Amino acid sequence: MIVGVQLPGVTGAEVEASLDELEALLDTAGAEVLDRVVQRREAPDSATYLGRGKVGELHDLVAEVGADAVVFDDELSPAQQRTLEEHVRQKVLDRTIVILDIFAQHATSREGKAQVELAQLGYLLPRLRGWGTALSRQAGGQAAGGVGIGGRGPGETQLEVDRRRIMRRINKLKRDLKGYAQVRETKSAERERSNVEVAALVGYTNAGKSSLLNRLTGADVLVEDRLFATLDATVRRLELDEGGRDVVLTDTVGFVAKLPHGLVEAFKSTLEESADADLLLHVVDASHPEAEAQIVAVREVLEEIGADAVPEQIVLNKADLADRADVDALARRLRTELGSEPVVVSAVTGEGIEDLRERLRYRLPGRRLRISAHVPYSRGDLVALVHRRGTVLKEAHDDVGTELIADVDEDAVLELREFLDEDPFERPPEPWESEA
Ligand SMILES: Nc1nc2c(ncn2[C@@H]2O[C@H](COP(=O)(O)OP(=O)(O)OP(=O)(O)O)[C@@H](O)[C@H]2O)c(=O)[nH]1
Ligand SMILES: [Mg+2]
Repeated sequence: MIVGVQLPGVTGAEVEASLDELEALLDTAGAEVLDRVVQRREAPDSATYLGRGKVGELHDLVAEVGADAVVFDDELSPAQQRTLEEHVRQKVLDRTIVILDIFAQHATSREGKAQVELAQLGYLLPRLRGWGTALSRQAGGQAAGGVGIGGRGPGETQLEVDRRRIMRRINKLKRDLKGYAQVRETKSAERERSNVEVAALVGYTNAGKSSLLNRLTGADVLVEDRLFATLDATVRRLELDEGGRDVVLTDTVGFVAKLPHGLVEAFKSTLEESADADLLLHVVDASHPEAEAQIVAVREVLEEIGADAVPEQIVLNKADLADRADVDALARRLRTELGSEPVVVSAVTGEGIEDLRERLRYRLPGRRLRISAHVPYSRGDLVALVHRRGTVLKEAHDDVGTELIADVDEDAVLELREFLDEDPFERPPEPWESEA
């Protein structure tokens, strides 16, 4: 049984869409949803999340359909969870634990596993219960008087032992994760030194990030019609032009609405790699009815991890599935609202992929321009510079100098300026270049 609350300012359709997503998450986690309950409220009840009357109804409904768990589409407080379990008489779960469960199933690297375990323990710690809580509550005044030993029931001791064990484990995981992060930092520092440009694929889960990585680079990353298929970061090199200009593309964990804070915290060091990228390729499932809400949710996480300052290229994927008019309308809205020009692609049919590569060439800081120049023999240094820093496509010699067609960076263009046949800066800008 899944349960949602419709708060003021949220439409019924939005609540249903969020419950659809919870259902997809549960399906991925291996559970089947039998029925759903929605209640309109001014605010969640602090003790029972739903109103008291509704909790009674929920109990009856759960018994009637034979559900063995109730999943709330939000993170419940430990106290709410406990109280609800007492009333519903079945296991009470929330969206967070479902996402944590999927992450735990999918993590394969040591770092990924450690990150998930850290998030799980952070979730578990305040929810540990046993005799201890009940006893200490009963002992109340006595225990508060400092009667340490007498006030402790055996359960409480066990609980404290468990707590301490978990705390030790959390500290160990944090230390391990620091180590992994250092290794990754060293790698990315190496990339920086070698001047490699980095574009990070980011986006909502199931948007097609891994499919695009595969399509662009011939990689072989697992693609699945499941949420959170990718948890471990993958890095692939993509050749951007004949001249050997490379970009490193990274694929990581996707985002989801109401992404548990503990997970963002635990995955921070992985996610933060996006903040160091030169460009974010924000992949959107353009065929999804909630595409725009998903863009907003992704932006929120990007902000939280400090990646909102990185230039962003929106990639409207699954064009083959989407209705063309819808995609056009979405692209128009993005253009006016965000002032950014999306590129429309399909990782499956390959539509728009060339366009995307072109966009990468232009939007990465080390963009190159095609020039045609006539350099006098007295400026052999400039010819050497083009050979050193760019890619020569054609070279010919006549009585006065060297004729060159080449791809070079912007600084080289400026140095060559007086010898260029035409100024590459003066051609009409492409629509997306103006924003750069
Ligand atoms: N029709 C169609 N399906 C696509 C396209 N791109 C991806 N898919 C499908 O969408 C599903 C998800 O694709 P993935 O590449 O795994 O998505 P992802 O963004 O990496 O997802 P996570 O790793 O789970 O966050 C798969 O079933 C893909 O086959 C596309 O352009 N068209
Ligand atoms: Mg993936």
